[in-house]
Amino acid sequence: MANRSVDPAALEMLARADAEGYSTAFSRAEQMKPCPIGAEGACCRNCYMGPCRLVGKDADEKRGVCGADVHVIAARNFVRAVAAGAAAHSDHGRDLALTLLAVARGETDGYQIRDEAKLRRVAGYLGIPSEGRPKEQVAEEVALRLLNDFGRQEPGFVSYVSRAPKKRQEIWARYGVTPRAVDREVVEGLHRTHIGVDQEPEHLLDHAVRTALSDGWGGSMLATDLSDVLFGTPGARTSAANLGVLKADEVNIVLHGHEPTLSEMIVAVCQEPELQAYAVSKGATGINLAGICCTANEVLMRQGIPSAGNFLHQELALLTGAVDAMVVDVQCVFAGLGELAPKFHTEFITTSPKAQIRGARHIEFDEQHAREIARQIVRIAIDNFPNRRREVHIPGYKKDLVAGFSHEYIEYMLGGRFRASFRPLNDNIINGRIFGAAAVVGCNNPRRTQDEATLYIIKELLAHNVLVVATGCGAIGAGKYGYLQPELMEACGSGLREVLEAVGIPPVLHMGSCVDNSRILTVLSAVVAEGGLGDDLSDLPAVGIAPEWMSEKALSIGTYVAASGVYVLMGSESPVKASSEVTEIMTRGWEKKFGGRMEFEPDPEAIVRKALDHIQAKREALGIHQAKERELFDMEKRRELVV
Ligand code: SF4
Ligand code: MSK
Repeated sequence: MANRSVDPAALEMLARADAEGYSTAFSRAEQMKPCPIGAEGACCRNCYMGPCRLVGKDADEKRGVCGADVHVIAARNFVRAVAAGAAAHSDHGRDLALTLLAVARGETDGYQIRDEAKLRRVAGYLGIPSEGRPKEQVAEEVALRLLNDFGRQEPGFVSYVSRAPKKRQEIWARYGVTPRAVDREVVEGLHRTHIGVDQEPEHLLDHAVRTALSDGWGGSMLATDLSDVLFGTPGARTSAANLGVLKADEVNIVLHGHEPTLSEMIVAVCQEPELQAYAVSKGATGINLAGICCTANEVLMRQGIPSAGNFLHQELALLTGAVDAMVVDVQCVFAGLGELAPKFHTEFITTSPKAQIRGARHIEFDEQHAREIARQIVRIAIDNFPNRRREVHIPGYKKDLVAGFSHEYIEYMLGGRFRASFRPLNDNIINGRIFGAAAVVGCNNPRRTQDEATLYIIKELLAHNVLVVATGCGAIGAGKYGYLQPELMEACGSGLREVLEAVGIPPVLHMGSCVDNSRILTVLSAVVAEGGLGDDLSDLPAVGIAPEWMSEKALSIGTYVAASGVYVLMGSESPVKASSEVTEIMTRGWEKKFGGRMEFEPDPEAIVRKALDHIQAKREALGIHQAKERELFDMEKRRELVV
């Protein structure tokens, strides 16, 4: 029981589930042992002469009915997983581009362009003239240009590839992996892995890279940019995380999934006096919004809406008996919610035209009627408040946090409004106060103790003066234990602490949702452009770590980050373990080609060791590895830190 989670709020709710006989992902994971053949990538189901399982001591000698060996099978499985992950992120991006187009054409009254400066900056990335033109005209051209990045048929590449350092673009061109268009790479990935097409592991993995890059430097990056244009570029905001953010005397609406479009509108309509009064008329003292997963990150970063928890908290939130409606869009939503919700009083509401779940009420969302639909959903939640039929039990755990560190905000924090710049960051990496940087990202996975590896890795890295940024459920995980508070400086090594205190930022920077991993690519590219740390992402003393990943999206992220030149450590057994050849390609092979690699490492201590060794090696290669004398800082020196 104790090894299900290190979060006391989760353990309290799981005790209730066990006592009252409710199944959760935690209990189902205990009952459902993973299939060892599929787990290693040795099972092929790509045609109906199979499925073929290539296992046993002589697995290397075995062949599927079509003649495929275990290396081809593992590579094909990996390509399919990356294609699914890239599709998920990018389809989210497509919907935002369509929303921007609708706004530009005046086809929705619910949304507007909130960050015009960012719109014009995005236009600049795309070479679209914006000066002196009305914002709607610019927005239409931006939306159409980015939509063409999905289905481009003519020669050309995903537009944002040009935002990578020049040397990186040349590497991708040299190996022919520059993504052409998102939909094209995803479709081609499915085509290549159909029986009897691409059957050479390295050739297959090159396509995994191409597809993942269309996500990281395409679908995800444009999703982030257009979310900022439509809903505002995040800046630091205070809020809180964990189940304790739910309120017994208010109507609790939990927003879960990934997209900001409907959730932003729900946040907006909840401010309306009429709906507030309606809640009071039903006996509540107000309306309380909270998030789960990446929808939580979206509304946390922009609106300060608290997070009820990360991925494994979705069922636990319902178990409190206090959730009057759980509103979901896409991705990472458990089918189990459909069975659990009716056992409490919760209205479980699906909203995406792409996603219906048995047991849920479906209220389909469309941008044209966004405000009306949001009001309808909030009214349903309010009407449900008097129906609470179970004892409400909200664990008394939550931590304050600061979130919303978009790349623009980090730049502003470092240099101020008039000379926003990454220079102070580069300087402090070069002088050794900051040893290196790590992105600790990704999911929870009930096959591992919830949050344990994430917390351990973050603590160790901070103690070794590694600056940590976080996204997705890893970021919420960090928030639940106080790591997103500036006050928690004692966790940091002295050099890092001096910098963080001078700048006034928390030890872990919350940079957003899963698609916002693209913000990390943007920061890394800006750090390279700032100078002094090499001329490519692969020169930087930086690592990417997904300690508790579980989704196909995480494989796409890991792949595009590795192919961008960064060392990636994924915290679990390898999904391609059955193939020594595929493992070799993703590690030494990718290192040779792209300067980054992807390793699967279940041991958190080994992850920390490998991450620190890698950072040290990069520092040595840059010639910045000599330890600096410890200096006492007077006011003048402290000012230099931020100059
Ligand atoms: Fe078996 Fe080949 Fe069909 Fe896969 S594609 S199921 S290995 S016959
Ligand atoms: S929500 S993909 S569990 S991070 Fe983005 Fe969390 Fe992983 Fe889903």
